[in-house]
Amino acid sequence: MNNSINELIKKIDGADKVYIQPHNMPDPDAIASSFALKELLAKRKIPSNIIYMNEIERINSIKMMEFFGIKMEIKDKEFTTNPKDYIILIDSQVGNSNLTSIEGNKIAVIDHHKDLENYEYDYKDIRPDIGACSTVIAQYYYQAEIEPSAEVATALLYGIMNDTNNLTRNTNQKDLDSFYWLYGIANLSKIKNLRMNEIGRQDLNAYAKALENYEQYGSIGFVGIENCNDSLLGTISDMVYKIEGTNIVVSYALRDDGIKFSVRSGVKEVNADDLVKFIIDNRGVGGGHKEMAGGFVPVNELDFLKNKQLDTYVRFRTIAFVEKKNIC
Ligand SMILES: [Mn+2]
Repeated sequence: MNNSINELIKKIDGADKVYIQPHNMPDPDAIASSFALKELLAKRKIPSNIIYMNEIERINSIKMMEFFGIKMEIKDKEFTTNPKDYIILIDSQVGNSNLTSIEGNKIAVIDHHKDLENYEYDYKDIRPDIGACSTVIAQYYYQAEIEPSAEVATALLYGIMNDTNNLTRNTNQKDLDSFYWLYGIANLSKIKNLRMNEIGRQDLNAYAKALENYEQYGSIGFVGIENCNDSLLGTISDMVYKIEGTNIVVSYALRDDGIKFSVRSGVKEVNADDLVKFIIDNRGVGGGHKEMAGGFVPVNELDFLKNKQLDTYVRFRTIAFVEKKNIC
């Protein structure tokens, strides 16, 4: 596996245009790793643009772009690139449900999700054992002996904090090493400020509803909520995951376009990625990591719910899955 900035540059050198594309609706880890890679390429005289799909909703993602002057362009469906343009996928892969494919040569991938092994990239660096994509990019700097700017270091540090849930989720030694290194360079008052802007005022009602609807069966917590955007549902899962006695969380939101799921698991035997796939049962798309995953069932696949309540269905599937593991 290639894993250095020099290897990547060898593959993209001479391109007319280089785009860096994180997953849709980028979160702090996706934003930080895109930004840090763009800055690193710029140091090697390779200009690039960060492009993404779907409006960013998370308030801390928006604040990040503001604090660090990160320039990212949102692209709509009409956006066209030249087929010859190079695209570096970051914190995502071809085939992810949360990645809109844009025309261009998908030459490289840098990710920390499970390897989907469904595409031939010229440059591939997928490390599922790493907690944050920000760590992978921090390692590129470290290996090349290039010190990141304070902005880049701060963004990467915050990316690691987010994806590892403050070094408690899927955290690898490399995450810790990068955290320690970046900590010495980063602007900690900016980190503090970001942490103080993690809940958007417009989302307070959704949080209140989530807590009101929260139900616990054994160590499984369920939250059913209406009309909630993807990133907010994930944040709600993280919130209820902290409730005493909850080891597994299944949050779901019924929306006009379908049902969105968000899963957390702190139980070794229950893989969040497998659980969300089991709940969805081939009706939509879903996946993620061992401890966190998400999924979506589109509205045209909802026929199976005709005589069933969504709440009952979700509880039934989840409990069936967990019981199979003999840990309930
Ligand atoms: Mn990530």
